[in-house]
Amino acid sequence: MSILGTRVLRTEDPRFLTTGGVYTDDLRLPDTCHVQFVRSAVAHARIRSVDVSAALAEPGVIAAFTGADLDLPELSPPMRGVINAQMGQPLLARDVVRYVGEPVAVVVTEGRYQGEDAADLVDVDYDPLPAVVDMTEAGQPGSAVLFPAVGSNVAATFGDPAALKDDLFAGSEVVVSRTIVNQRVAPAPMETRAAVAAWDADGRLTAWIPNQGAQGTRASLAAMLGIDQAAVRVITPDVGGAFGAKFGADPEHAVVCWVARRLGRPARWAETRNENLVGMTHGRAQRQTVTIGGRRDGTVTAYRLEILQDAGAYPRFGAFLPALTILMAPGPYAFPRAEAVATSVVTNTTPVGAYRGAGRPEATAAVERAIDLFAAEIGRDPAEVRALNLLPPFTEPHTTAFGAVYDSGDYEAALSRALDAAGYADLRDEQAKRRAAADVTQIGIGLSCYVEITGPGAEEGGPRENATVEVHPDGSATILTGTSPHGQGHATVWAMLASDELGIPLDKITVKWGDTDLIPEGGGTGGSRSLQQGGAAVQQASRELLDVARQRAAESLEVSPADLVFDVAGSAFAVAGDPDVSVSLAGLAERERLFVRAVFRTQGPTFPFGAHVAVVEVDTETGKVVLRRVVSIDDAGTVINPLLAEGQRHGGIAQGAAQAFLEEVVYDGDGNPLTATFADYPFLSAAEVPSFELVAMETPTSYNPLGAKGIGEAGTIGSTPAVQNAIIDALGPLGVRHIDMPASPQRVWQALRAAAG
Ligand code: MCN
Repeated sequence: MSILGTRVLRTEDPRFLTTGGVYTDDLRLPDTCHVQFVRSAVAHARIRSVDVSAALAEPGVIAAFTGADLDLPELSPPMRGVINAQMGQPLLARDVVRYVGEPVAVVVTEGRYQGEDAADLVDVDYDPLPAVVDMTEAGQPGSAVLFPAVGSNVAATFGDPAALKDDLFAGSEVVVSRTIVNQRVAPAPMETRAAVAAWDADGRLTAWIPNQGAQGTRASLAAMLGIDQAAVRVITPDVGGAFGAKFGADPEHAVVCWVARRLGRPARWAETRNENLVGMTHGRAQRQTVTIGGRRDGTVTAYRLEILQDAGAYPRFGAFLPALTILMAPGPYAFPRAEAVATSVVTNTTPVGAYRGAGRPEATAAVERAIDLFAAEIGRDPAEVRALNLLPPFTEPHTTAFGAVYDSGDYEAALSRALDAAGYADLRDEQAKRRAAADVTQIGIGLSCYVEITGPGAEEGGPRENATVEVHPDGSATILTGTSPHGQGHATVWAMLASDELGIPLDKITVKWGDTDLIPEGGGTGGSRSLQQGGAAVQQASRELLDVARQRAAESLEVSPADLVFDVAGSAFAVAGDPDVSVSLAGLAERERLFVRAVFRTQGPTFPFGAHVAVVEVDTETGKVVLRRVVSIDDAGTVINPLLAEGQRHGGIAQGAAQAFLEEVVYDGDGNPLTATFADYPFLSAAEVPSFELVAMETPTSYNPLGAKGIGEAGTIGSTPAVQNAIIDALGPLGVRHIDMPASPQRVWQALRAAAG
């Protein structure tokens, strides 16, 4: 019987729960020096001078460097041709600083904590410039600009605002329009950023960096250091969460490597939580104007999404996020007309990057809010309006007006099953009773339907991933993968996939990743691509290994390959009808190395979908929100390990709910971060959320032999609008139509006051 689809316990956990992981900051190389960054304390200023002399006189200080000392190319922005190339970030600021937290200098010390004191003594003379903190202001003509050579703050545009149709909403009986905020949030992984770097006598660099893909990290490091990729080895120790923000390498990583080369000894860096909250890329940060029009019977006839993306001070992946938001703009709906445009601007804030969902949660949040605004305007049940406008079920690929090719979907079933599981009618009854009784605590029911894209990629010939499977003479096996798990459990599932084919027990299979010398190619882990590409590659490599083994077994047993049967339970080939004449995979490996490297190429990205129902209680006197329930359907095609997939859903839903009612990165008007500690950034804990009710649904994809789509980000896509809509739904009769996220007690209270006049 196949173990695929069964709840195999994570094989990673015994080690994490007993001896613990080995993180970058746990590594100890002899003679290592410590790098401490001096970060800008102002949001926008010209640097008159940087004086490190006082720091150099401190005990333990070996060296101090400024931007002028670095003989390195500028960090180039990602995706040339899309994002303005003149907006690159120097690895250490030179003439101008553009956000609080931007690295300006480094102090290098013998001991770890000596650097913190010495860094305080680095004297940076700033000549302040006007700070542009608000993205709307940044986009306005006449605003101060971050890059005078560019002449505006626009980093990228997607679609042409001038081409928006005047008559898009012609014929609509009702049109609702609103500007809503998809606020900036912090990825806040448990493990902050870190690096250890050492150069060997031949001038080759080894860098240990917590990341989401060693190969991509090697590429960005090599580019920043201006050296050949062959001269770089990246090793990925255990990674304590990443959430999209550890893809590639950051300027700090390159600087640590440069310091090690300059001083001729290993260098290390691990940031504090405070540094992490201002220095690691943030996520989301969009201002969206939604316009939705349709008939009073609930049919939506037109939808428009206009996006303003805050890319932060230096455009990175964040500037590109709107492309994904636009791709997914109409979500699972069959809107006859839809259009979307976006502008990404720079502001004097921390750069924005990928954060779990990266562009797709923003699309779902916009359209799901729009549907609710429309439903409220025409006085209809939001569940009905959704059901009326969803695309009908399809098994053949469906191409949207925005060029997305949805592989397979049944959005109506997802919604109706979620509503059934939640007991929607009963919930509405309970709500009606509370409303009638004018209870102080009202309940709100919020919905969201979504479809998202996983495994996106622009590789020629389609997204791909490689895997190597080797069987050893002792009957064990090793898998090398180009993915890079950091909480997703690939060691368990990749072993399940190989075991299922080869009959080698799980505890005899070792999965390795994250060493560019061992695995030179790989796409890493992001965009929930890993199972559908990397897992599929493991299955393919295992199958190809069996083909090789069959040939060898035939030679060794002197029979035709076609006369052999593979006995999975025994992990051996035997002659058909004569089971005693057999040879095991281990036996074959004893004679000659038995391994296969396979590259799996998928037909294209897949489009998981689902529906979430959130139930909240809102105290109408204090504005306090309690999340009572989230019922979710997250259909990721065939599920290979339900335990892991559910774990991903629970984590994602919590993270997404936190965006709806708690988390936000806040700056003051001068660009000073007000949420640079966990005392100020209201990070979600298990205490704020109930256990989520996960309903199973599997609509397989034909794009890979596993039938699997991605699940890693689904929770953050479906839950956020459901929770936000629930909070607003609770307050509908009190006159509240919208509350921006996070719907904190203060915001809820203010909305109630405003509605009450
Ligand atoms: N899975 C499954 N069946 C499916 C789909 C997935 O059994 N149909 C299993 C997979 O085998 C894998 C896990 O679920 O063990 C997630 O697989 P997948 O959806 O392929 O996603 P990735 O492994 O590529 O994970 C990436 C995704 C992203 S993009 C972010 S961001 C994210 C996330 O995963 N960051 C995380 N989950 C995280 N979880 C933790 N603990 N920490 C993070 O930083």
